[in-house]
Amino acid sequence: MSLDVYTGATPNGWKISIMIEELIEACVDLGDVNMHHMSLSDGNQFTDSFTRINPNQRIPAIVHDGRNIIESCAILHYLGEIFPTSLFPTDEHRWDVIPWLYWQAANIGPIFGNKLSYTRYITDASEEERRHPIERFGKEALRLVGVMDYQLEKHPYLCGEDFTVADIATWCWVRSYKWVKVDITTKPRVFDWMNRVRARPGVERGISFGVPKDEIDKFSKERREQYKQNGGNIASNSSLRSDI
Ligand SMILES: N[C@@H](CCC(=O)N[C@@H](CS)C(=O)NCC(=O)O)C(=O)O
Repeated sequence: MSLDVYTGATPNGWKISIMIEELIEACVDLGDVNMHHMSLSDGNQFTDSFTRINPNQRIPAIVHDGRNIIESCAILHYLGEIFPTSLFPTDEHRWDVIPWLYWQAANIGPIFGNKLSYTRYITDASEEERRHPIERFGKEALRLVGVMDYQLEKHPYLCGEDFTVADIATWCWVRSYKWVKVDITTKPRVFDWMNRVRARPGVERGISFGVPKDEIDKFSKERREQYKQNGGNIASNSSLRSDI
């Protein structure tokens, strides 16, 4: 049994390094795990060998016993099902979790991702051109945080009493609220949830993948500059790769 994980130091990437560490915390025997660090700035996602694993040329991806799985939330679902723990219920309660995993993939990820790109990365549009998308994605991001707040009024985690893959997926994006410039401080319940999740040892180890220990919670000025430059190279139209 072998599990190859292709991931990197990004919100979607950390979902999987956290999941691996949470499964280890739950004493699951994962077999041989090989973590492959993917450098997006070096274009590792575009190599022929990685394209054969993920034709979509994005991280994360895994190969488990010869089966390739792409898309971060599908990977969380797969690992949750293959290695049963409270992270992913196997009885009918999985239907408390699966919709929120889809919700993250369809909403939080794209909206926070676009807000981030227009706020920090895109270099080939004027301030005026960026104004409308920043406002639109900013408002929608706040609405989504409001939806989380509604859920968290009922229970400590998004889907109930237990920490699940839906929390992992959502937290990885929402934790970057300062970088994305979405003010979640008006929602104390979301803030408390952020801290509750951050306090987990598996989460702590997962988010240190690809990041120096002393920068887990706050990147250095140099790293912020580096992220900005790499993000700009990836997000701007002039450098978008359209071929595969
Ligand atoms: N929907 C995908 C999104 C994956 C994605 O966009 N990954 C980013 C990093 S967070 C990436 O690989 N970007 C590289 C690029 O755009 O070239 C998922 O959830 O796995």
